[in-house]
Amino acid sequence: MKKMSKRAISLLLATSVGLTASAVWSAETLQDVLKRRNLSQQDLLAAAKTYVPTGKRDEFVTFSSGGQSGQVIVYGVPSMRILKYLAVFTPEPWQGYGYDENSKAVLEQGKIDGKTITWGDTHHPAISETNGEYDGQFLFINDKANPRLAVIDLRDFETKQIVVNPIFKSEHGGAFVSPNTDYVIEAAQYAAPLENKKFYPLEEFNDKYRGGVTYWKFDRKEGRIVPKDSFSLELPPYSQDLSDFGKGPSDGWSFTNSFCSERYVGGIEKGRPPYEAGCSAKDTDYLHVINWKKAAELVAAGKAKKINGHNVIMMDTAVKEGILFLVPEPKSPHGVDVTPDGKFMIVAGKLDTHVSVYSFEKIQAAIKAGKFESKDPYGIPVIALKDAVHVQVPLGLGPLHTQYDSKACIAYTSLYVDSQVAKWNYCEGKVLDKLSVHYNIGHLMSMEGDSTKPAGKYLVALNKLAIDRFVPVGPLHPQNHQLIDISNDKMQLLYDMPLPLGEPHYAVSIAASKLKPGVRYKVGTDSRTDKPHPGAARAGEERVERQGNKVTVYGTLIRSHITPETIEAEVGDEITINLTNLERAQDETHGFTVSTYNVHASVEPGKTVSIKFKADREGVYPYYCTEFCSALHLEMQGYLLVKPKGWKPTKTSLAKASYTEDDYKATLKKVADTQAVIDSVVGYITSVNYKDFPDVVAMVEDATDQLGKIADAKAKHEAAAGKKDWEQANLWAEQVWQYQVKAADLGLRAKTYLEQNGAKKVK
Ligand code: RUQ
Ligand code: CUA
Repeated sequence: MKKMSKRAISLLLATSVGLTASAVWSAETLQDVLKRRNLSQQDLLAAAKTYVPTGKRDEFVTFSSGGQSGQVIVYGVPSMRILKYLAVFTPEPWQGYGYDENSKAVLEQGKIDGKTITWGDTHHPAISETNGEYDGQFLFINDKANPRLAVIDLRDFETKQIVVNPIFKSEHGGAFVSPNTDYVIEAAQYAAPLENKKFYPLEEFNDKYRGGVTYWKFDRKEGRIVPKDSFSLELPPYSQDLSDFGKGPSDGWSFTNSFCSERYVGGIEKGRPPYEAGCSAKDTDYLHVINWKKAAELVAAGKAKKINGHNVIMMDTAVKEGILFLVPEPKSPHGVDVTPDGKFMIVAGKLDTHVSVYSFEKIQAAIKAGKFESKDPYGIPVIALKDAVHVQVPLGLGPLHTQYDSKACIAYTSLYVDSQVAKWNYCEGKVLDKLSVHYNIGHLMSMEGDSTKPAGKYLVALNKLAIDRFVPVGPLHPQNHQLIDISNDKMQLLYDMPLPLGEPHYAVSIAASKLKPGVRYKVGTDSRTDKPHPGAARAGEERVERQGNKVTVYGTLIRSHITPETIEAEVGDEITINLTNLERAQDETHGFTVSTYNVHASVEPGKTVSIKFKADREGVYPYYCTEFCSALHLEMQGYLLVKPKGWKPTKTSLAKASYTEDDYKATLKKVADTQAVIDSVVGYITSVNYKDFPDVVAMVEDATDQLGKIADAKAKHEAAAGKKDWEQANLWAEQVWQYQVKAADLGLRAKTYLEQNGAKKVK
């Protein structure tokens, strides 16, 4: 045998080892993977229940509060994949929120006493309802720190409005919607004088400090809250907590729980026992029961008082008119949740092991019979607990919030201290199952769980602590949302999802099929007002106007150029740049920024956005598109030239590159080859029923636009070639090719889409 060289042997060895290894790899079985990754059958089952294969979509969409981020987090269930952060109370650079003029105008609505507030403590999101069912049109969320409420339109997932509560200093008990979303409720937490900027010492707490609930009137057609048609109820200085609207038999009524009805004010620094001792001393606090429909009638009849220009029904009026009642609730209660059928209200006391199920029927009977056990210090009638309660069920330590299943009478309650979820039957008062979560659960949320028709299937535990669940990332841990399968008798924990954007207090989930957001705006739309933007420009209308020291640019964005590509200004000019994205194709967003001027816009197809700044320093400032939108994205650029006052040019022509006739011919050949590709793609598209696919029609329109520009560029390169100006001839021919490339790119995308979505041949 011939002796093999050392090198040959090692090569052979490497090849055969490589082959064996890859053969084993590709043949790895499920069992092998389970072993290698140390997974159990139970893990495998959980994975199968949550995994959403590539290209497939989630069944539900969750809107979670983003806590201190002042935003909303959107994720899919069961995959728990994050889809978006919605900018609400806080500037958000990617979306240009707070960096362009149109979104700044929304943030400005949230000014309090003339001050801009750029953060929020979002707690409770609510999806708009029609007849008590989620309709997927609007989302509301409150800011606890600064008493504000925001309206998000789910047609484009953008914040459209922020309203400031005119009489509160904090706001925890919102947002919750009435069954047809004609009102959105908000309750104060920390009592304070209702008049703005009024000082009263804590010694006058009982007389001068007040709580309350606000009913914001929502105009569904306009998609906006109407402050002048909204009203509030003055309430005692008990810390009003969460609220809920009645539905079905209890429609027309709302419920707000409270804590610290002791009206204790702390003072640990003066040697007084702290709030926590004084605020939990009594065995019961109060559930507020309010006839809000009648309250609205009283306001219409002029029985409200104006405080800070806002309609407020004072307590004595509410008592006299019989629209406000109290029921004791044990002990340090947190939250009230009306059952899907509207017959019961469930309240849990953090310091009581029970949850109390109140019967709306019993409460009404007591009210009708005038059967009250006492009055509170403000003269509000108090219904005895025993006359209002249907059943009290011992669930465990630290019960907080309750959510409902699609199966009748089944509820889930979070147990903060026990770190558990209890599944129980509220009709019969029976505990059915318990599951440990990690750790210290606050809210919990079932699919469509606040509606009259909960969808069951999944439950999310919003845990306050994550402790040891994730790879450590420093002392500040992510939050932990845990997904639980509730489709069987026994709950099964499926997935831990770290949320690193603030403490998400509450979340709501809706069937994904109910959401129908658009993919483009009508060209020239201001997305924050939903109206035509005065700065909009169509193709060919681009211009720069100057009036005194005000320079206004009417520009456009389309793959892959910004028009204009140079903006000239003088130091001290005030510059407004309006930009319209002329694209129609899905996901063709362009971004825009100017170096060092702290401006940014995200311009989705059809949208017009303005940015504004003062050119306060002479210099050269590049601007560019910030979204990687196309192969020539990096070339989507321009210069803002800020000249010193009175500057005069000394050079009048730009540097030239040396192009030859051969360069020009090579470009023409490239153009001809590309045209052949386009022709074949067009041939395919027109051979099928592409008109049945609106997304494809949009792409075809965009491609036709691009091709439509070729004639002009072609005339220019031919004219230049006639004059043997090979630089201009070559560059205009290159521009023809650019239009072709973009058209071809769109065409190929359309072709793939048609092939994957079952397009049919037409004759
Ligand atoms: S809260 S953990 Cu702001 Cu809803 Cu209860
Ligand atoms: Cu437009 Cu990048």
